This record gives sequence, structure tokens and C-alpha cells, in this order.
Amino acid sequence: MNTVNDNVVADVNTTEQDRPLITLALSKGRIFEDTLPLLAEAGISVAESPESSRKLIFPTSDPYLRLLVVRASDVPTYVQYGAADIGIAGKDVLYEHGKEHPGGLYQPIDLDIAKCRLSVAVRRGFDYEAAVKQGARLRVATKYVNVAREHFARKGVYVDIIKLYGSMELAPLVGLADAILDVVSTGGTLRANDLVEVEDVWPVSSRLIVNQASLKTRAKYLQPLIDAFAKASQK
Ligand code: PRT
Ligand code: MG
Repeated sequence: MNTVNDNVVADVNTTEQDRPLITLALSKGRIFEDTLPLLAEAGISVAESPESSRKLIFPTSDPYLRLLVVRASDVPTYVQYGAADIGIAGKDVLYEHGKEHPGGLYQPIDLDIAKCRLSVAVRRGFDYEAAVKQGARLRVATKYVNVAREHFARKGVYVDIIKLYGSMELAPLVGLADAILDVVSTGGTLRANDLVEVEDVWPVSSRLIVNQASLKTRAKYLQPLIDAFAKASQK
């Protein structure tokens, strides 16, 4: 028997023709900006921008595709639980998410967008190499706790990791940490704060992620979209 609630759920997830509405989760800012040209290659446009709108759900020119704009680090969660069928997230975010919630996300394509790198940086003048050689215990501020733990374990460096959620660059300036492990693209933010990169940990780009159940039950509609992203990202 259909309850009122069943009907509500059905209404938000399907269209009149009973064809599923595909939901793509992504973050605003650089990932959204870099995704627009990929969608355009697939003939899909988005009329409104999340930069100028307070909306969180955006229709596209494809009546069967909508966008969900969420925090970058929340994209894998929406996709993993099936609230979005598909998503776009940085390798940095996916790695941390995967450590906390293993399995469940299919990552078919590296879209090669929102490129940057994960790096270790310290205050100018702090002799990182000497500190490492002396076996000093370092305090490292980061939101990438798992990446940091593994990176320093591999180097055999003892670290106390201090989890922050943003503005990591501040930590070494006020004595909260000796080093940070953060995403860098132009390096402008490090320079502006008198920090220098001392290690390049890994290159980062954003990937398409797909809910595994959606891929099975909605393959007919999802696969062409995945193929279109693959083709557009190779250009
Ligand atoms: O902002 P919020 O806290 O919601 O989340 P977020 O900062 O993770 O999201 P967002 O949208 O800023 O980044 C989304 C994804 O873009 C990240 O997960 C990365 O994969 C990728 N990306 C690419 C970057 C950058 N480039 C980047 N430069 N993410 C963050 N930055 C930061 C960097 O840490 C620095 O603080 O931007 C600042 C400017 O960088 P510079 O080096 O160009 O000065
Ligand atoms: Mg940000």
C-alpha cells in the first residue's frame, strides 16, 4: 500500500513519464566551474549559478538531470547513500571519505579537472629537513588526517596530527603547528602567508563517482551520461 510518504519520495525522485530523474552532486566554486564545460560537451547547460543563487538544487537543460550543490567533502556521502546517483569530487576528499567509509563508490573516470596537489608546507625559516633528520616530533595541522598519518608513517616521522576544517595556513603562523598538509594550486596562499612547500605528497584532480545501486538499476540512463563525461574529459 502506498502511504503519503511513499508518494512524496516518488514525486521527488521520478518525473511524470516514470523515467528516473538523475541527480548529480557537486560543490560550488572550482569544481562547478570546471564541470560546466564537460556538461556543455554533452549538450547540457545550467541556467542559474550557485554563486548567485541560494538554491541547493538546480535544474539543467536536460529535464532528466538535476544538480545538487553541497560541500565538497559531503559529495561522496550523498552519492554513497544514493541521495545522488553520481557526483564529482577531488581525489583528496575521496581518499579521506574512503578511509572512513570503505566501499560503495564506483569511480569510473578521472575528469582531470580542479587540479592541484597535496603538499606539506612550513613557515619560511623553519628547517624542516633538519627537524626530520633529528627525529623531532612534529605537529601537523590538516583536514587530511589519513593522508597525513600515512605520509609521515611512510617517512618514519613522528607526528601529532591536529585536525582543522579550514584555513590551515594560519596554524604555523600562530604556533598551533610546525607544518601543514594541504591542497595547493597556484601557491599564492602559501606565499601570502610566508609559508613554503617542503614536500609534494600527491597530485590531485577530480573524479566522477557513481552510486553502485544506481548504476545497476538506472544503467540505461546513467551509462550515456558517464560515457559523455568520459568523452568530454578526454578533449
Ligand atoms: O570550501 P569548503 O570548506 O566547503 O571545502 P573545500 O575547500 O574542500 O572545497 P573547494 O570547493 O575549495 O575545493 C574542492 C576541491 O577542489 C578540493 O577537494 C580539491 O580537490 C580541489 N582544489 C583544486 C582545491 C584547490 N585547487 C585549491 N587551491 N581545493 C582547495 N584549494 C585551496 C588551497 O588549499 C588554498 O587554501 O584554495 C586556496 C588557494 O590555493 P592557491 O594555492 O591557488 O593559493
Ligand atoms: Mg574551499
